[in-house]
Amino acid sequence: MVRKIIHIDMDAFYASVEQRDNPELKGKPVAVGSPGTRGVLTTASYEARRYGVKSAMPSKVAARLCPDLIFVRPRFDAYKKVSDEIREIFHQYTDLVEPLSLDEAFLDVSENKINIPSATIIAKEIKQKIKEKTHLTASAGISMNKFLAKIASDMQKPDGLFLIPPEKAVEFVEKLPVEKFFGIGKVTARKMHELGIKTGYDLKQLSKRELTRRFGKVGSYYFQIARAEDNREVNPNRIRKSLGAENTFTKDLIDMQEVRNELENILEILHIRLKKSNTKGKTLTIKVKYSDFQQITRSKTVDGWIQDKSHIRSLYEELLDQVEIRNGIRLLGITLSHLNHEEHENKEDGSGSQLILDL
Ligand code: TTP
Ligand code: MG
Repeated sequence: MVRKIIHIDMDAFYASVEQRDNPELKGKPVAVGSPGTRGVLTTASYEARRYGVKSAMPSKVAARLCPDLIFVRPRFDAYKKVSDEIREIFHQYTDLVEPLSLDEAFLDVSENKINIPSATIIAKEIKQKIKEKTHLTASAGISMNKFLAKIASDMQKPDGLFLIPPEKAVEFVEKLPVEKFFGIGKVTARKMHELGIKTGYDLKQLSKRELTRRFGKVGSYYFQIARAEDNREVNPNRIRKSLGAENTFTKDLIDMQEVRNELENILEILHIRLKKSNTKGKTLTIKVKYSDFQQITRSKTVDGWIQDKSHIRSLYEELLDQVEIRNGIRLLGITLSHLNHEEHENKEDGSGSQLILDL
């Protein structure tokens, strides 16, 4: 049986909530994050994106790109409230809801509570209800699996609705540039470009063996998605075991000062995620991937809870003593595990899933 999957993703989520709640911000370039020199943006309004301002960008860079940019501090309570409201709407249609973050979820509506056979009609209704309830817009992607639905929701943002029908799926993926693939980050896309792989069609020319040789474990996933295949189920009860943030660099890091600077940026994002989900943990792990793709991890477990920025910083500083630069570092990550709520809990972000995505 062919599944009917919807992916819903709120548009410029934090920034839209801020514009909704403060009319002075409407129509203006808004960034959510602290303006300080160490600050990193969580997101930006569509007005700001026209200047090239985007998520995870250092505030300093954003201010340079867009001198009129208005910085707003995040209000996680407000985002959580909207998140709860949209989840309630999703559950009017199905309980097979898998949130990926506060503003984003997969729904399997193959069978649904109101017996509407058309996933497109359901997606339209959901968008409408979200607008009525929250005064915010969402974009919807509809297709036969998670991979395609996720890409589809991005096709017509903002306020979009995009369907990839099963019979068009293979052709759609063949034409899709690799940088648009869900699961292929910036750095991997660049590597593919260097190999002459520009589209799904190009990707399909590589054997599974060749893909795993070049890209590691995730290569077999690439093999599948190049064929528009993805059998992963919508899983409403994922247990979060760890929460982390990581980044792959366009240029390998070759000295400790660079490593410290990048860890500070990653810490900023991790800290936001921890606050967003009220998470703390007992074990801190740093991950280092070298230019030759060799990877090491170093961990430390403490008696109390790890949550504060300064605590995390002092722990990774300690772990850095066991890290060498070797020929250069291509990726750094910080993860917390042994969390305070390892019972059933929906993930608030993509971390720790089968796929590690670039920031
Ligand atoms: P996204 O859905 O990735 O982005 P968005 O909703 O702001 O914009 P889009 O219209 O393109 O979907 O993320 C949802 C929220 O999560 C975002 O508003 C802020 C937060 N976030 C971070 O805190 N850090 C990040 O690096 C990213 C990508 C998002
Ligand atoms: Mg969004």
